[in-house]
Amino acid sequence: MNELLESLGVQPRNSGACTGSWIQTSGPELVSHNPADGEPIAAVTQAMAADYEAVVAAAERAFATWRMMPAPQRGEVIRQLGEELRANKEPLGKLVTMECGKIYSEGLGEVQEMIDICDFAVGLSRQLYGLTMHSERASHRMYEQWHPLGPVGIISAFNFPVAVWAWNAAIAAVCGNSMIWKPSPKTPLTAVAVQQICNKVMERNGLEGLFSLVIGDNDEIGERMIADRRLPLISATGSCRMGRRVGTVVAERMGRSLLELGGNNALIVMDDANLDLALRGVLFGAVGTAGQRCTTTRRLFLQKGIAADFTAKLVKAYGQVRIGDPLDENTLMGPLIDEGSVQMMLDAVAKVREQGGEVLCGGNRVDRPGHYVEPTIVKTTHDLPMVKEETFAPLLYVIEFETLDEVMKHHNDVPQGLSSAIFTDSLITAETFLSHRGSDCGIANVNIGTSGAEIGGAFGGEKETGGGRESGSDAWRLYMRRQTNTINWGTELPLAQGVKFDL
Ligand code: UN1
Repeated sequence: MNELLESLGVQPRNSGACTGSWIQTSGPELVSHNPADGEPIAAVTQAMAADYEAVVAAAERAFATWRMMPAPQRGEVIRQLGEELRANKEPLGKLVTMECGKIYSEGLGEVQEMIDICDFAVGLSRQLYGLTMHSERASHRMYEQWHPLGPVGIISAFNFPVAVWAWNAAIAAVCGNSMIWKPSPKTPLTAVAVQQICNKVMERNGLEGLFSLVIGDNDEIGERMIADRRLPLISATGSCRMGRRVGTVVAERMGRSLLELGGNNALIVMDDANLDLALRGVLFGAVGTAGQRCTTTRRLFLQKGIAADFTAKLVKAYGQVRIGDPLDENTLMGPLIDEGSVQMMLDAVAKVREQGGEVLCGGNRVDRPGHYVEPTIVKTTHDLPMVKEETFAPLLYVIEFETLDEVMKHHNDVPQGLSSAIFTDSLITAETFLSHRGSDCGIANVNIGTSGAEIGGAFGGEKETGGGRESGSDAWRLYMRRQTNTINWGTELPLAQGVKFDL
């Protein structure tokens, strides 16, 4: 383990703030534990207000020079970041697994997601297009261009400790911004490791303060960051409760926020579906990452004709899920992040029982060191109050339905709106699900589960999920400000709308 940490530049005790050079932080010590056995891995001395100030000052300085660099040259720096990540894919993937408990294949997948977004951002650096418009005035030209915003604050969650940072950082960087990263206090070491990789790239290119890190608690750092007028954009991933706070504080100062919050994602299986595919889709969606993705399948709607059989098969499959050490290749489900999460899951199961849900399998903690629980299936109806809530654990509600109209109503009747999926072989059903009277989510899939999106599309959701879009498509626009320019190349000064104003 020590060798792994060393190879990534993670010390037994690390500073909690970096701008390229590490700052001597003096805040309380934060120890990161391996959720698979509860053992400490290494510690971080958290950042305090003064450290934060130093980070923001460096990010402001970096912005002043970085924005002057042509975007394709900024892309070249991100290409190098992608190369460094490729070179470190295995050790970094392993550290992701060790610190947040997702299985190694998913740890590697997470780093791959970082590499993919770097590749995407490199191409994007030559495609930050604006439109040109035809002016209504003679000899006038109108167009729009996109400018960088400034230092961008990135607040990330424990469940994708590095990939979601990369979605934001790679795109924000080619757009000409500098970045300040506040990672989850539950996963500080992966952030330190990624910062070390960034440091190498920055050093090679004579840059300082382009990628900065600040690890600290919410009161000292988080609140300061979201209220900071020097950060025109705050991109935050986490719970709806956290997002409501971020959104409110940022809106109060007329800043921009990009929120990627909770999901309560449903998967619908129709009678005419390919049931083998559907079963695999449900299993990965509900059990993968121990139910700790914002895209995790939390509600499973089964059409009446297949419901009993499908449920039986699913319960059987759940019984075969190999739970254990996430570094072991045979493991399919690792631990939850910490004891608090285990308790939250057990409380949710108790509440579900109280409300009348029937636990078909699981529902308990697993008796071994670390924070393990059994993947759990609850048979219930749509109106059980707990069904409306996101429990960030492998807890799946199975609900039977008869018609597509009925299921669509129930599908959309939750506060969150991130991801959704339907399994069907009917074109009409699939297209109805994707239509304006279908899923109300930011992501809607057919014959694919709710989780595991590619970076090429815009990622995010509606309603209490926060409305933000990250990673692919034209999500880059959120990291830039639009400027409309009108140029008069004639010798008259005509006014728009035909207004006359002559002496
Ligand atoms: C998250 O859980 O915050 O679509 C992000 C997915 C991943 C990203 C999840 N690509 O499941």
